[in-house]
Amino acid sequence: MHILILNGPNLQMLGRREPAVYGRATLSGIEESVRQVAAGLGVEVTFRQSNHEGQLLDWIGEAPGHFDGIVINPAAYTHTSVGLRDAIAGAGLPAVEVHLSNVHAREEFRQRSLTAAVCVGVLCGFGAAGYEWALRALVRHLQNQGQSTITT
Ligand code: CA2
Repeated sequence: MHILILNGPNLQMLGRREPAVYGRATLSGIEESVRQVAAGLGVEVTFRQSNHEGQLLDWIGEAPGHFDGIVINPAAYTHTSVGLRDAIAGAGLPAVEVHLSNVHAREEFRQRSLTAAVCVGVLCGFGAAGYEWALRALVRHLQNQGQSTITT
């Protein structure tokens, strides 16, 4: 089983600014922890970040046939991108949305997600650990569905 983990705009700054909101973990630290969890679960992960909406759309569009599911922190695009929502829906792969912060306890504009409705579920507010739980949840979901479209 191969899971694509995508990170949206500005998440490369994690750990360097706004630690009160997003914690002290860096994105590479999160990748390392997620890789350890993935190894324990016996799944492969590919971890990517982009500040460019089109790049995220391309990665999602190319995912079918290469990945079984997607964990995504769409960051600011969560609240703005119909394109991202359409890409996730169009890929036809189960996706789990994750946010470090509890977006529902923040500004009103963060309380609306355009992408959540096309995801299997959403995890928010657990900081970096949310990525690990999102991966576990997605893997369990795929196992329950008995679904692997990947042959390699
Ligand atoms: O809580 C999350 O994970 C968010 O997806 C993070 C996004 C924000 O736009 C969403 O509403 C919630 C922001 C990511 C930018 O991360 C930064 C990290 C350090 C310093 C500045 C931004």
